[in-house]
Amino acid sequence: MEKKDYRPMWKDLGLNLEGHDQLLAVLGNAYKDIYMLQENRPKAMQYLDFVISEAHGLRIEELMEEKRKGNKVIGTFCVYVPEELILAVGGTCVGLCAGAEIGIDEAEKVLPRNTCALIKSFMGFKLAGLCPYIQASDLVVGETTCDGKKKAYEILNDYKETYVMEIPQMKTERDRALWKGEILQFKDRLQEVTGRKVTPENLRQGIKIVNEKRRALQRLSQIRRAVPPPISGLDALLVNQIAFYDDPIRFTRNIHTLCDELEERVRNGMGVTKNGTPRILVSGSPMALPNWKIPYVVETSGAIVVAEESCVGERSTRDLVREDGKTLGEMIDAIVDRYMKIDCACFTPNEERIEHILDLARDSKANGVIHYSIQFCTPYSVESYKVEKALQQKSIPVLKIESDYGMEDVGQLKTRVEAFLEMVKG
Ligand code: BJ8
Repeated sequence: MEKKDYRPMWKDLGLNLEGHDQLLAVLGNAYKDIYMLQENRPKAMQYLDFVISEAHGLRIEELMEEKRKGNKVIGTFCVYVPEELILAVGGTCVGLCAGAEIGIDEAEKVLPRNTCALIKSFMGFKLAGLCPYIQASDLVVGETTCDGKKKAYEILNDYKETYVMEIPQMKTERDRALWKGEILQFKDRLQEVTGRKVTPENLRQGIKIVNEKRRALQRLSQIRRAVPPPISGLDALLVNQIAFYDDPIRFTRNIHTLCDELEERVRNGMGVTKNGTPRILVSGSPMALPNWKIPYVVETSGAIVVAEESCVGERSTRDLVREDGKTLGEMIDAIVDRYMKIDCACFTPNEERIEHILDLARDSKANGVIHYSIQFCTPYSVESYKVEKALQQKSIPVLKIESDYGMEDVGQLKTRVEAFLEMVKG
């Protein structure tokens, strides 16, 4: 089937057409090299291949259709932004492009060079006119997590209005009260933007849809614990990445189809690797689409990634919102409680993250942990010291990697990972 020409839509969105063509060509080639050359992929991954191929096409067309119907698109950069409230007012929540080394020259005109790649990426995507999601967004929501992000949002606001949620840094009762105030204020802002009220009925529905999405991802995460795992870490990461872009109900349905196939594989003892392949847990900074570098390095070095302790992974799917709330107030409280459990390294102290990593290493039967920090990400880089210490105390091998989005260090990373895998095996 001939591919539809989306250029008129991209032009209307104000994208830089020439740069955008180049971006799609680079991404298409990277996807072919990294994803399509994998052996023994589950058939149901074809759905994800399709979503990727249409991420800037059909999905954007769907968003534009929603907008024509009077529904709003809300763009986000962080798992603290409660999708439940966005769905309640008939909105669509989308993650904004932040996972590729793109528009760096533009980004470095407004940001210091030694800024984390994720921040430079979202700024670059916006300034170079390459992210159709931010162009389609009616509201962009930032958050005061790390210093780099919160200061960058002040600059981003000059180019696209950015609403910022204040995230507490600790987890006392006072912090919970602050966070509740933020959630209520965000609800008001959504009501203002959409002209719709959050009611117990529509919020209940929003909670249910997001919980169902998280349940499907939890199911996938459980299945990966099988020996041998029936899906590669690259494919599982892709699923978690697409969770931020796709329609949540359709996505959930398709992930259950994938899980059915994977369970069948497990029943038949079929895996994507041989028995005895080292199993790796990747922990740390989020790997936003299309940042596939770490699982690519690991899985082309003879190991398999069996879990991600990350916001594009367990951190955003582990906890559900309680569904027993009857009044709006009870549901809001349930949302506040659920989001206060997120163990981002921006919090201090953050002991629960260490416990989660140890639990996940055990449950996923990981032979070793790779702690990944995006270069210049202070929260995760600094916290890696405590993570390493806790893992060493449990005699779990750990390798710390800091890297940006460029591919120049892939050879060097492979050498380090291969040496680490020798140790893991031994
Ligand atoms: S809840 S991890 S999605 S903030 S990598 S920009 S922390 S310097 S992304 Fe994150 Fe929300 Fe936390 Fe998750 Fe800063 Fe680090 Fe860059 Fe980061």
